[in-house]
Amino acid sequence: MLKRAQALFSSSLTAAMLMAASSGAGASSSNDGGLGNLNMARGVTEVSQVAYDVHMLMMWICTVIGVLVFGFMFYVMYAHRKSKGVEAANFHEHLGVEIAWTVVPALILIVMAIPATSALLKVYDTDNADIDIKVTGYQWKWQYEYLGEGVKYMSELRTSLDEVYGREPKGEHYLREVTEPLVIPVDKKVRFLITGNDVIHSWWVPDFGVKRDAVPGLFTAAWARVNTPGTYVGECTELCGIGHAFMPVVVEVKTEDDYNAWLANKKDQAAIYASTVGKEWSVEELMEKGQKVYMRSCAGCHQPDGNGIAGVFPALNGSAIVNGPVKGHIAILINGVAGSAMQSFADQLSEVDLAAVIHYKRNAWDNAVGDVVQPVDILNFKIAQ
Ligand code: HEC
Ligand SMILES: [Cu+2]
Repeated sequence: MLKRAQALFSSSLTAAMLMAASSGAGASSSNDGGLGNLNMARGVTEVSQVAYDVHMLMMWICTVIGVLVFGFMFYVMYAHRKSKGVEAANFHEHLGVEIAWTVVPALILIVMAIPATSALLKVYDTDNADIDIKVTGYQWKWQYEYLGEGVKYMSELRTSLDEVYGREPKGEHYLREVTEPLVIPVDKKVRFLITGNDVIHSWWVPDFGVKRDAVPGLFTAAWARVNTPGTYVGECTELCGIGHAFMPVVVEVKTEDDYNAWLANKKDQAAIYASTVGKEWSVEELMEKGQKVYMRSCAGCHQPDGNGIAGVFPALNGSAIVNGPVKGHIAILINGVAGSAMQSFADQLSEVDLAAVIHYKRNAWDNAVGDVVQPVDILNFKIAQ
């Protein structure tokens, strides 16, 4: 019986060790989220790799200590068992033993503190960055702003609601795809200045070893220098409300040339967009654009048919505000509704997008206000405020 218990114990121990060893070797830089990937990712930055190495070192130190302590304990219990007639020793205050069990753990802790401290110093070394990007958490999306470049955009979930609610089969990148990823160049030190707009979010990219709370009113810095181009996926890791699972982080790391081309294109787009603010938009253009904006930024809460969800998200179809004076309607989008999930869109949507979505809602579904809302109306509202 005892033999069998011993065999069982040792075989489960080897199984556990084998598992630890194989998951260590199998940890690839790509986080596929599969069950085979039990260990943390080794990642593609200095910070993630140093964190991984410290993690593995600590794990092995703990494993060795565990095996020694439990092995000794089980051996003693077995070899000196009562049924063999062994009498328990009875002694108090053994100076040698007491010193040993104080000094040895203290030494082990000191040995562990050295690599841990040097890793922490790397994590917080955010000086001398080549590029600064402001990352803002919103309910439920991310905003990226390239400081000093005049480039700023929202990165929102691209997975359709039909997939979420099972009306369509789930796609390959289900809940791990966005409208526009964050783009950074290889081999450059990129500093992320992370903050929140409404509640606390947390920006996490496992392969970068970056995970920072995005707290309203506070900036925290993190950095990454990635040497392998590719697409890296993370998510929000601070429970931030009903859409918490729907704000993935997608980062595309491009070669320097590709990055520069992308940035130049982004700046051109911003310039073209700015010139459309003064343009007189036709009703058809507004409806078409408005529907796109609505589906992307509003339908998640107010539903594609504008009927909302009773008791949670009000219906916009037939709403008094939507069908009322245009000023009040613009105001709710610019200012949001304090203390509710209806946030301010002043900083998230351009004047063109705002005008289009407002116009769309006033003339979609059963609503038929019949007036026209232009981007300049939004601009004038903002200026007057
Ligand atoms: C995160 C969920 C959410 C999103 C996204 C959202 N809303 Fe809302 N919206 C709300 C909630 C909640 C209210 C109710 C606020 C209150 O009065 O307490 C609301 C209220 C409104 C109202 C007032 C309706 C009424 O009759 O009281 C309008 C208009 C509106 N939203 C338009 C929009 C538009 C346009 C968008 C997209 C640009 C949008 N909302 C995106 C949650 C959301
Ligand atoms: Cu969040």
